[in-house]
Amino acid sequence: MAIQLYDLTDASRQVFFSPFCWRTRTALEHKGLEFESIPWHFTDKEMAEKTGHARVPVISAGGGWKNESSAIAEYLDQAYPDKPALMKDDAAKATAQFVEAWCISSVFGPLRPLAVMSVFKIIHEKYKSYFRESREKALKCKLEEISQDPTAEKAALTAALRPAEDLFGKQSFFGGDAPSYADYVLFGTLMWP
Ligand SMILES: N[C@@H](CCC(=O)N[C@@H](CS)C(=O)NCC(=O)O)C(=O)O
Repeated sequence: MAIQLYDLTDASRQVFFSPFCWRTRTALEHKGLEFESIPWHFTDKEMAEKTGHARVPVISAGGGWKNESSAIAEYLDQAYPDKPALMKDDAAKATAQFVEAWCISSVFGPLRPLAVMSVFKIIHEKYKSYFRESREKALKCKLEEISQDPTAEKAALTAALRPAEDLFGKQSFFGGDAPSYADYVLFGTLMWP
């Protein structure tokens, strides 16, 4: 049976913008596993009632449900050892952890001005007030104030991504000439906007 993946979507159910869900989606593709994407909207209760988790990604796994994108990646390697590894050794695992921490410390911030209003515009009307309230509380400003100076924000993003740009001038992937989970962590992050 295909794995089910709850994935955050927009009003049209055609656009998927969660950086963490993209990590899981590409991890499933890397492993060549059949999966069914189940579009999920912020606060929809059905998923929490069915899976016990309120945040995505969530996948069906071994008769239960798994959440947390990094834990899902580790689970997929353990559960499907005959499929291509996402993290073939401790070095690949450490690289993925480092890229994850770097995305949090240095990449999500400069992406925020590009992403938050874009997401707000495309989500279903029903969830806009939740999105506005939760994000304005977390960011301590109005959604409309998140982007103040697009030119400076673009420059900050370019600077934040420079270490990766320099590396990818020399090699194709974080681990050399083949993709691993670290690449999907950065790719997913960049899919947010
Ligand atoms: N650390 C978690 C983060 C999951 C997360 O924050 N997911 C967001 C979507 S990007 C979510 O479900 N948000 C629901 C909400 O904001 O109510 C992971 O890596 O899976």
